[in-house]
Amino acid sequence: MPLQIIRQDITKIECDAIVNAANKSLLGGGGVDGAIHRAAGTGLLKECITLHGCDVGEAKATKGYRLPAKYVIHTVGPKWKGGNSGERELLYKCYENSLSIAKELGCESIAFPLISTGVYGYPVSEGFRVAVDAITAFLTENEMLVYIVVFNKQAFLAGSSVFSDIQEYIDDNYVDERADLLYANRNIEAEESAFLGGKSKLAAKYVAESDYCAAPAPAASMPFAGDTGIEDILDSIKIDESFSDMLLRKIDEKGMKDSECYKKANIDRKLFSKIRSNPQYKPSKQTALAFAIALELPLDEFNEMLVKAGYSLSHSFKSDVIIEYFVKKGNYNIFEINEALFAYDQNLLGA
Ligand code: AR6
Repeated sequence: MPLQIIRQDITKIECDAIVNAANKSLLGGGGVDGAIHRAAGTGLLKECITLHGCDVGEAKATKGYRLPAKYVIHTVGPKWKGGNSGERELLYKCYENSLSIAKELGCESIAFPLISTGVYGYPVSEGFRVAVDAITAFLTENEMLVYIVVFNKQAFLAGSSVFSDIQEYIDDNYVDERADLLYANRNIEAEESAFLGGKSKLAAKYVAESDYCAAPAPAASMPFAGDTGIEDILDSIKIDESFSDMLLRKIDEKGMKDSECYKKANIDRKLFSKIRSNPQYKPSKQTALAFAIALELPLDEFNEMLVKAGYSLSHSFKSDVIIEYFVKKGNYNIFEINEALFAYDQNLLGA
C-alpha cells in the first residue's frame, strides 16, 4: 500500500500505530515526544518505564492508551553531528526497525514524524529523504499504508533546493487564471471544425484534448494533419483501447510485473485489481497520472494515456505544470514528485 505525506498533528491520526521520536530513556521529553505523552496520558509513561530505555536506531512498542492509534512505536533518532558520524544509517534503522515492529504487530497503517529533525537537529530535507528511502524499500516487499507527517512545513520548504528550480519552471509555464478564462471563452467548437474541415466529432474531441496538452504538437505533426484518412487517424490513436487496456499493454511492453507498476505508482493493490478486471474503469486524474509516471512515459505517450482516461495536462493547473517539470527532466520518482506537490499544496499522486 502507498506512502502519503500529510500535514497534521500526529497525536490526532487514526491509524494502527504512530511513531514517537523519543530519547534513550523513553520517559518523555519535548517536541513530538511531549505531545504524544500528553495526549496518551500517564498510562503510556507507566508502560514506558517497564521498557528500560532504548538505543539509538532501535524501536520498542507500547499501547496507544488515550490516543486514536492502537500502538505507539518509540524510536530514538541520532543527534545530528554534521553528517559524518553514521547519522544516516542510524536514522534509516529507526524507520526500518519501527516498520518491522509494526509488521509483527499486524499493523495495516502507521504514521511517522520526521524523526531527528527537531531537537536533534537533522536537516529536514535530508531527514525527509532518509524517511522516503527507508519506507519505499519496505513497501517494495510489504503492504502497509504509511504516512509521513510533516508538522513544520516552513522548515520542510526552507531545506530543499529542488523547489527553486520548480518555482522557476512554474513561473515560466503556469498560465494564470485570467489566461485560463480567456481560453474558456474561446469558441473551441468553431476552431475544431475549421481545423478538421468537418471530420468526425470523435477526432474533434481528440484535437480539443490535445490542444490542452502541455506540449502542444505543431499542426503538421498531429495525427490527422494532411491527407491522412479518418480510419488511419482512429487507428493511430487506438480509439478502441481503453485506459485499462493501454495500461496493461504498456506494462507488458515494458516487461514490468503488475506489482512493480502499482507500487511505483504508489497505488493500492486493490485499486489496481479493479482497473485490471474492468476494461471500462474510469480512474481519477491522480490515478491516471500516477500510472503514466510509473510507466516512465515520455510526454507524448504520457498525454496519450491521460486522454484515454478523459484528462490532459494543462498549464492552467499548477499541479500539472509541476508534473510536467519532472517528466521533462526524466525524473519519474513519484515520491519526489509528491514531495513537490505537497510543498505547493497540491493533491498528491497515487492512492
Ligand atoms: N506531530 C507531528 N510532528 C511533530 C509534532 C506533532 N505533534 N511535534 C513536533 N513534530 P522532535 P527529535 C515534528 O524535536 O528531533 C524530544 O525532547 C517536528 O517538527 O520532536 O527526534 C525527545 O524526548 C520535527 O520535524 O524530535 C528527544 O529528547 C519532528 O517532529 C528529542 O526531542 C521531530 O522533532 C528528539 O528529537
